[in-house]
Amino acid sequence: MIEWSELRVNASRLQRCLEELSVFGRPVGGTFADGITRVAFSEADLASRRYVIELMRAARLDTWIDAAGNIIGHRKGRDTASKPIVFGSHIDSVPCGGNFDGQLGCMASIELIRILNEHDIWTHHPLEVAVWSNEEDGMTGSRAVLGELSRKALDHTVNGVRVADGLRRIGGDPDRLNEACRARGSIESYLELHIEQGSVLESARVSIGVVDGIVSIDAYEVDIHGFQNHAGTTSMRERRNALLAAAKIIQAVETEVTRFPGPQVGTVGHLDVFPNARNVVPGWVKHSVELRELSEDTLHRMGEAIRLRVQEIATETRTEIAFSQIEHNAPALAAPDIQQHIEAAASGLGLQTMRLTSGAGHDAQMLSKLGPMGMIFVPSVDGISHSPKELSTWNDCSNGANVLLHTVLRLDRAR
Ligand code: HGY
Ligand code: MN
Ligand code: MN
Repeated sequence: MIEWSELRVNASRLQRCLEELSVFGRPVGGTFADGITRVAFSEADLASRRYVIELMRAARLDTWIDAAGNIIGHRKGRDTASKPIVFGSHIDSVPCGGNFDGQLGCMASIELIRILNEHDIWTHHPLEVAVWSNEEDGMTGSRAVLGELSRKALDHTVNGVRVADGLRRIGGDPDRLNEACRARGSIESYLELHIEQGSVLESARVSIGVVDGIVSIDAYEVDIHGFQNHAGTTSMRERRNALLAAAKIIQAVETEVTRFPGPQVGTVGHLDVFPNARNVVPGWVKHSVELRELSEDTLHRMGEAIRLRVQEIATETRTEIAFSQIEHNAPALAAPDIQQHIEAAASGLGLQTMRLTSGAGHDAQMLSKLGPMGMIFVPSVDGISHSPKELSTWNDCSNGANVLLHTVLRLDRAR
């Protein structure tokens, strides 16, 4: 029998699964290089979920969809009384996204199970692969597991679909979310392998990132009511242009976020403009504001500064503006001992590591409230993500998967 330290994932099978998965949501006539649009609850999301469920069942995982639409695959442990070691990620994407964000973590998690099966290795702890629902627009699945999915979040629309309806569409049940809830302390640990989505590892020429923490994220919805009117006959003085107000808010976000030095970021990435026609003064605009920073205090202060500017802009433009916070994601710290296990696993595989903070949000942020959490990052070529150009080398992907495998085995022995 093979020594566990000799175990390696099957790199070509991992690559094949990522390539097969990338078919779901690919632009018509496109190739792998064209990336995917697989927003949560879409046909592409449904098809990719069916593919993943097949893979999980073929890996002999006891697989089900919980009420929050998460796909969970359970492998029993030798010690039936012990808590599960959970690992996974997500397979939904942003519009025009890439083939690696979330998907690497899911495919590597399933590959890990296959390797254990092939070597007939049974861990003390049960193992669970989790594919969380709608990570990209609200972390619906992982948030629901904590019991923190609000009514407002269920009413939020993702690409035109209400989250509550979307959950039904993917096999969940928004009326029975309590069944998906897990108690604090009910998991042994949570691990997530993910692409870095930035350029820190690549610049440092280090193949494995050990996440020390994940930033806090606040999301706001801005609803601007002006007055829709004719673009030729309404004088500039008479206008109550909702899009002009939005433009000023976009500038205010930039100004407030860059007012003092630091890594904080702010983005207006989504706008709905009504009626969105060349010859009509826009009457109504709805747009997002998203702020990220490790310190919740700084984040809150930036939000309040922008709120004040929004009030002034409403007066300046004679519009009515509602500025409402729709999401708060607390920062999350990785457990120190899990960071050390990841480092030991990487070192055993001859891979160099460095610690870094994640500016991207992850389901791990939610899961860190259920038990100790750790994240493994692999380099992103040119630091690009949330783009079809998102890329990580196959070698880095399999390195990350091997570190995940060895970290799980170390945690299983240590705890
Ligand atoms: O938005 C994020 O940071 C993540 O990729 N969902
Ligand atoms: Mn993402
Ligand atoms: Mn992701």
